[in-house]
Amino acid sequence: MKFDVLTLFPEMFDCLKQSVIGRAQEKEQIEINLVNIRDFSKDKHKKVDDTPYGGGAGMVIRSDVVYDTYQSVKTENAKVIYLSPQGKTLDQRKVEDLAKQNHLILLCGHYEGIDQRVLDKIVDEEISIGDYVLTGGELPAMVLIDSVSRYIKGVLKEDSIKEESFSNGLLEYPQYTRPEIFEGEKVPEILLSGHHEKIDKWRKQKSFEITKQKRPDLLR
Ligand code: 4GX
Repeated sequence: MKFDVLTLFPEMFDCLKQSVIGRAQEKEQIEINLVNIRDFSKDKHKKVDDTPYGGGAGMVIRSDVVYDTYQSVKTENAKVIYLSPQGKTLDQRKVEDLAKQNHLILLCGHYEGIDQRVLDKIVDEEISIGDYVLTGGELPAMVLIDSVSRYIKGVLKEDSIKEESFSNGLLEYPQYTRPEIFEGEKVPEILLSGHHEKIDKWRKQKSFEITKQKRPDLLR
């Protein structure tokens, strides 16, 4: 999977060098290419935005600069995603769906919006990560990259995906490790029994109970 990220703040993406996503890049299972929109300004001061037509507060990113940035990375089969609170909310089903693509172009606005004309021309899909307002599309782009990359072959251990939250529509069962007694609390006896069938059954029951208690909306 290749991700091209169009942003005014490429350094914000440094955290993707860590942990699972960092290793996935080293192993070339995913590629994250950061493209600075400012590099496509034709202005001697590297200006990328201007005041909105019709007046009002803030600045708007120019359509021509964003279009040139897009032209530098687009391919035949690329899907362009604009991160914005106006998009459809990202969920695990959408994440799995996006993981089937092989080239995603993520467009991040910051502070201000982007001229509507270039959005109309290049954006295939508008996605939100939730109903709250952020200062830019960079964190949402990172959330999307992280959640989608987990579904790319080799990024996670084979089993981890099958056992986790949402893969069966339920939340995860509780986990325990040593010590066997912590502050007087024993590990549930069944987990020490070695009886794998009974353990599976217990975990499924726990998953169901926890989902019913914490997120009953997921059962409907
Ligand atoms: N899920 N934001 C986009 C730029 C912007 C400003 C004005 C349109 C109009 C967000 C979210 C989010 C903040 C990213 C505003 N776009 N993105 N940014 N929640 O809050 O995706």
